[in-house]
Amino acid sequence: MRRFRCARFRCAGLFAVIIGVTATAFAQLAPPATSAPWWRTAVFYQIFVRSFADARTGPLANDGIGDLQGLIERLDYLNDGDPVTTTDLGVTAIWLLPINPSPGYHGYDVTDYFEVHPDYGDIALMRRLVAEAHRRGIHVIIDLVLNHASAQHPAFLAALRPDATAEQRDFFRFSATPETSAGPWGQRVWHPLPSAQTPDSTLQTPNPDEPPARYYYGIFDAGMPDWNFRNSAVTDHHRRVAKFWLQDIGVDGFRLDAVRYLYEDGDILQDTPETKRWLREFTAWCHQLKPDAFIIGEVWADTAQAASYVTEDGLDTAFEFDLARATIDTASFGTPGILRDRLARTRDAYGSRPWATFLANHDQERAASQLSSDPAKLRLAAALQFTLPGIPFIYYGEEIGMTGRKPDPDLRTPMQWTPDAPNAGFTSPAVKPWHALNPDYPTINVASQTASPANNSGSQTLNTRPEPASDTGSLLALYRRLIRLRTGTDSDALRAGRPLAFTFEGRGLYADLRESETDAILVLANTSTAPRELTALELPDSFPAAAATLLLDSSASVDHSAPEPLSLPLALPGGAILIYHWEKDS
Ligand SMILES: [Ca+2]
Ligand SMILES: [Ca+2]
Repeated sequence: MRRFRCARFRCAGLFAVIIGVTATAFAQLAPPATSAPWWRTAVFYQIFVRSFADARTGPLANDGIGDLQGLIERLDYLNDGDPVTTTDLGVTAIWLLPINPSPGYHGYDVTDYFEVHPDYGDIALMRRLVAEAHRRGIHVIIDLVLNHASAQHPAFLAALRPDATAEQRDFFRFSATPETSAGPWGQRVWHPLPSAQTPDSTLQTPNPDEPPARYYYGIFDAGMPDWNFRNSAVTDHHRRVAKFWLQDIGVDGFRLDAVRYLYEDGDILQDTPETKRWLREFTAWCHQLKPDAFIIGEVWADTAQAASYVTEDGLDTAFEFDLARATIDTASFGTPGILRDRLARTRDAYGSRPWATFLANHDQERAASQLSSDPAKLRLAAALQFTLPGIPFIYYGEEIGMTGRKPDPDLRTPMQWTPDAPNAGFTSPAVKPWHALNPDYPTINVASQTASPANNSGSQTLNTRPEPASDTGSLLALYRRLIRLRTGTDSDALRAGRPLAFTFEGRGLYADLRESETDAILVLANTSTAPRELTALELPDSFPAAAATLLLDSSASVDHSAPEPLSLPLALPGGAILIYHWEKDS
């Protein structure tokens, strides 16, 4: 008979793994679900509109370029709005990469902040998308590129004209000499003025006492001059932009691009105090316009730096790049300590404030490529992400294991909907898409993972119950279950929660115990490829093993329909994640 070896465990003194986290630093609990803003319980899906779906109908159809109409046509894939069905992914929010007019295919060089890229549609179509998304319970946030504009932006072109006024020049930063030799990653940041606009390649600077300018500042490249945030007119412009999208169009928030680089201070080009102050004021402005607007920043930095932007009056949250790295590494190398240590550090840095989890984004090698498309590792990475505290973001195609390595356009290839040649359902077969499909689309696509148990990880299952005919063992099916676990399960502890001290014994296992005001969960993961056993476990008295219920078993193809007791020794197949749950007495 299986039993807990708690008594022996206390005496043994030699444990393969010991976790003991004091909860004193986390005295402040996340607000209860009833008063929490919508985004605290949301699951986000990141979409590159150009690559998601070409419209089948209307004026934008069948030109090989994804657009807002195509996205509307595919919304039911993301969430059909019917809580009864489980055939949709079930996400409750989408983040659109920049949708403004832009000469670059990626959209981060904006020429008009108040318009929609003509390839994608127009303002009326954007309003329709927001309405159609909201009707299905999907919130919409858009990418806002505050740090820089396109070198083709009318304001920059005006500033380059020989007869530009000092006022016009002051929207950007000009200088007679490069004020810093290189940027944070060794790049050129002061660019010679384009001779096409200025035959003598000099300009009178905004200050008439200064020598003529020969250079302008752009931290990313010459095609994207940085706005001059010391000019209050720039702040006025950006606030008008926020007001337009939040109030006139009705989006639910912003993903703020490259927020580390707003203000420069001499040689210091990132994370200046003025940048953080400006962001606090901008976030307050957005919340004034729309109290539940969600403001998330791209602070591509270490945990401590990213967390410094997420304060009581700062950004709502930030992407946790270090935690993403640790999640991938843990799935890749099977070493649970990487994730355990990183999670502890993340909690220390953020305290009770939330962070956002992800595996990879549009600037990084796709998660599946980082994990060599190993099905067990893909499943483990997904389950680890969704059982971590934090707001989950999924990069489009990640849920089916789409692959992609640099250069950047290859990280952003068209969505693989079907195995059909030559365009995988992204656009009409008769059309040449804006970027070639990844050649792996015949095996990696939505249809294949929906219709059959293909791409099953092959991992062992803990039980032998028959599976419903509608379910499959695909990665996509696992994502559907994980997303519903986050959005449909009334577990605050799963989404946030403060860590509890406990101990366990089990080689190769990762474990996390945490509680909210209403519940507690125990996450158990076998990060190795071999079967492992949990041989001992000592829990706080308030959460006895006998009272736990199994919330998830990632190694089974379906959710358990009957209670599964938490009893030892507990076998975990390679890559399996189990979640046990306790309800607190109300
Ligand atoms: Ca199109
Ligand atoms: Ca800047």
